[in-house]
Amino acid sequence: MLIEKYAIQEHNNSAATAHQRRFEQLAGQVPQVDSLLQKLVDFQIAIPSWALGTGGTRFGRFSGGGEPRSLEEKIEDVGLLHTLNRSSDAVSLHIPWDIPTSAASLKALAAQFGLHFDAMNSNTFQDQPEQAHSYKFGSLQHTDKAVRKQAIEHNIEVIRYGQELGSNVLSVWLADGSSFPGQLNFRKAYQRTLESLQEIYAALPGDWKVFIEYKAFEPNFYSTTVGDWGQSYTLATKLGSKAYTLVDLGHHLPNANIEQIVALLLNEGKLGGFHFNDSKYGDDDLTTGSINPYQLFLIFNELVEGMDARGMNHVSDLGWMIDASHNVKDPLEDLLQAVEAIKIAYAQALLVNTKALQEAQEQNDVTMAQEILQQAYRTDVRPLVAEARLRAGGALQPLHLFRSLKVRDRLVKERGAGAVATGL
Ligand code: PSV
Ligand code: MN
Ligand code: MN
Repeated sequence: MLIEKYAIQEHNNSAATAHQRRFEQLAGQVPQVDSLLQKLVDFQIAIPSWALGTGGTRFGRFSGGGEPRSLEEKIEDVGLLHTLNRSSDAVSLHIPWDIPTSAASLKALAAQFGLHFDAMNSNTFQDQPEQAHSYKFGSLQHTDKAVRKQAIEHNIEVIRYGQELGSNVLSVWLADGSSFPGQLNFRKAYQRTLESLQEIYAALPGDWKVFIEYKAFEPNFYSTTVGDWGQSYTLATKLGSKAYTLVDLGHHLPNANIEQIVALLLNEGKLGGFHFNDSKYGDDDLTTGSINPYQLFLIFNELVEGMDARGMNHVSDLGWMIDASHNVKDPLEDLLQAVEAIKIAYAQALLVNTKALQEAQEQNDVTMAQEILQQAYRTDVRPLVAEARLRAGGALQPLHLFRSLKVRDRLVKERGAGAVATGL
């Protein structure tokens, strides 16, 4: 299904007067508003292929229908999002859920929508039917060399698919760990994981990066071998300059100070990128910004300050991606909300008066430091985000347009009420 340019134009025309009023009111108070808007236009967030269908829990799955039935339809869905918001110009694939039958034609299809391929994700947390060895007791950490070899080869195969698609990042998330005390020799598990990663690293093309994603718990509930940023950081450091830590916002123990972790990794040159989502308890994978938007803003505040201090490019020097999945919302509507929340947090962080904040910090003026941060956070930046979208050729209100065009109904008609996405 395609959204025609004129539909966006008509929608924008009908919303123009109200938008203009709100935008002008705010623009007058924003220093260098055009350069801020350009940053918002340029900032893109990749969509994971597995977020396009209704997620499930181990208790059930409730599909809304019209979900993508093939990899091609997943690309079309990301294309729909990008047409509406001009902010999601890449898709992230998970192998073997998303094996392309022809990389060249998939690339061509993606290009039609202005999309490219972001990080490639390997999967050694599930057994596949044709696979010789089981990952029940881990993959890269496994006691049996043959299992480790199988997992290493899978990762190298994922790199190959990525090369054909024009990606340049491999994301490795391991479910490896243990469920009971005594099950695992922690030292040996870490060492084996490192050696396996070194073999994968050796196969990494010169212009590629590898991201090591950590996660505190689940599916193992006693220990996770790459369980926190420290474990990921030591692995990434030992691997070399192409290896980085990936921060998934849901992968921390409750109340972790994620913004401080982000600042430190950035300072050490080892922050690779993000999996955005939100959570109240653990790896809930809820819509980004739906539970704790202040934390999201604080993370972006560290990012903007740290990246500017290090002369980094906001768009291309880190990987920006959503990683979410849940049971009750339309996945496409949900992704529109997530991208909007990320752009709002980014815009608020760009509004922070960094110079004044640093002065307050140097003088230990705690009250003023808080005032400066909250001044930016409490600004309703939605007209700025909408204006950036308008300038990029997107819709002023993507979610409203999605509903008024009855996109989901049309997808259900096209693909069927029982169409359920492949993947998790
Ligand atoms: C694991 O919880 C994770 O966050 C990793 O990024 C996986 O690749 C993804 O979820 C798969 O659902
Ligand atoms: Mn993740
Ligand atoms: Mn996760």
